[in-house]
Amino acid sequence: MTATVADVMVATLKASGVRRVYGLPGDSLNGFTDALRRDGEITWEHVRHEEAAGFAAAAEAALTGELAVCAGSCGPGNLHLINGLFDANRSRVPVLAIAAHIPREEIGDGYFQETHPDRLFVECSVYCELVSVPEQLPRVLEMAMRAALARGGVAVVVVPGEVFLADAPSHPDPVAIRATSPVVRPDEQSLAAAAQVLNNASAVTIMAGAGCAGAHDQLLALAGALKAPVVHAFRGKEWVEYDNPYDVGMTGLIGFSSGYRAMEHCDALVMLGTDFPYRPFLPDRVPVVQVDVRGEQIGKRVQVQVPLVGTVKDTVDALLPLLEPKADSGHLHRMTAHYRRARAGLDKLAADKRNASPLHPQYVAATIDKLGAADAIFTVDVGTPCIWVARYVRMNGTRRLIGSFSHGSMANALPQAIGAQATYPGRQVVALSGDGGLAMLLGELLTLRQLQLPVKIVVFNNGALSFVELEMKAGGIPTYGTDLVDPDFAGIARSAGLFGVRVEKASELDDALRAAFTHNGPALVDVRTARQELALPPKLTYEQIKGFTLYATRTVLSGEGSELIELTKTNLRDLEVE
Ligand SMILES: Cc1ncc(C[n+]2csc(CCOP(=O)(O)OP(=O)(O)O)c2C)c(N)n1
Ligand SMILES: [Mg+2]
Repeated sequence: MTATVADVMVATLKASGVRRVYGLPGDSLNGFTDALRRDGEITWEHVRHEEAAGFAAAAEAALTGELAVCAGSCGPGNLHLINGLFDANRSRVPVLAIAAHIPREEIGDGYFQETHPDRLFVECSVYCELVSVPEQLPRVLEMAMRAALARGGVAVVVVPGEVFLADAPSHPDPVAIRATSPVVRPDEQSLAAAAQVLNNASAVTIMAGAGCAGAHDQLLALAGALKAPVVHAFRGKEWVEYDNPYDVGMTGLIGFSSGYRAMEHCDALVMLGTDFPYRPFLPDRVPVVQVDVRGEQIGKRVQVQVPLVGTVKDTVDALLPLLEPKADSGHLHRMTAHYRRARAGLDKLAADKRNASPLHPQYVAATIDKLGAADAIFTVDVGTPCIWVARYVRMNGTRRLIGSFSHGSMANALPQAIGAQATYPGRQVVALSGDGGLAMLLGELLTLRQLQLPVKIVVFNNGALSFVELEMKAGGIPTYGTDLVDPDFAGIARSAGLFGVRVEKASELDDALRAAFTHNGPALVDVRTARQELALPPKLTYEQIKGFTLYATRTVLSGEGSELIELTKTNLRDLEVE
């Protein structure tokens, strides 16, 4: 049999180290899936909703730094990929999406299932092209793969169904297209300017993000020379927080006070590989040195005195010899002392004092931290689970943490766990899910069973879209439209062939988690958590206090005063409230 265009695709992917493709088949994709079947080396990771394929590929790419691949059939099939692809692209991880298309001669006539993927995916990709003739394919595919890897993002190759099946154009052996790690550092003049700013300052703070991956030594050396406390953005947590005597925690909407304080009290700021988006949490009127390998990222959030274009690792290596090590560690000591106090306060909230029922989510997260493997991969749903993970699940340089940190989509944790577990079958993968998030892609429980992925899901089941309720409270809006009438998720898990257990009381949690974590297969622990748990941001603005007062008043006036009593009971733990 003559090789088809799809065979060339499979050969190129294989030569480039691709081991699996996440997706869901369809007529227009048959040429490709059949080529995978005939080849037999790349596995087909069959999900139940294409969005999960996008998230799974994004997680794999985030974990390995290498290209991950997903595929969808024409029209609605690949349209379902879109939210996962937005997440991958915004997290700047290399994902190739193969989007099958309707027959070429029908494009533009409103044909069955017609969409225009080459237009649709432009906004969530760094490269997006339609392959109109078979001869185009080998080169378009290679360009797409290189774009995804070199620019960090999604590349979409749109292929009409019959093109997959066409005879392959004559083509030399496929080349391996892999991730590279170039050395990128700023010019001498910029480095000298940065050194001057930092040498003149007496209270430098570092804000560190995901760009610090692979640069832990450099981060610590820089903080040591500058006697600088290190604040991190959420995506930086896994690279920054561990073994770090300069760590003062997070700032931002889900951060805590010490991170905010360290930004507020600095007289110069160094931003290292971060696109932290919340401007009110960044200091104004202090000189800023910002390091980013993508020059266009610099100065987006705050006015920057000295832009340094380079990787964090290479830039800090080049900058360090120009810095005069600081002798005064007053700023550092004040900030780390504040952090220790803030940390102690947070730890107190996680203590299991009263055999609580429903459970305090802080306690659930702290117990997952305690019982989770030293090399666990955690995925966390957007919603309040992010708050609890940020505060209570500790990183150690080996553990990994994946979320929808830039795109902020719900329902990410389960499909990301699918990608993580498919990539690392031997590692413990724990998804911390919201009840809203889990329900949104609930069908993926079936994927765990079908692909025999031993993912452990812990559901923070608070019966509500709780994060939105927090936002409503801060905005002075009575709670509305956020109730969730949930089923017994543990029962659903069991009927889908998973291990499932429900936890109603704090005293049951340890045993349930241990049983799930040691179970030889997928498992779900459904934990009833308090709905009215407050998570105060580090900086309470006048507007927020006003908003909360307004919420309380309006809630009482609308006859829902019992909600306020529940809120008080949940949050005033040392008081006996009847
Ligand atoms: C796809 C999507 N829809 C809506 C939102 C807005 N949103 C952010 S958090 C959240 C609530 C999540 O609820 P749940 O998963 O139950 O977690 P909880 O906050 O209750 O712990 C919502 C609706 C979003 N981020 N993504
Ligand atoms: Mg919820």
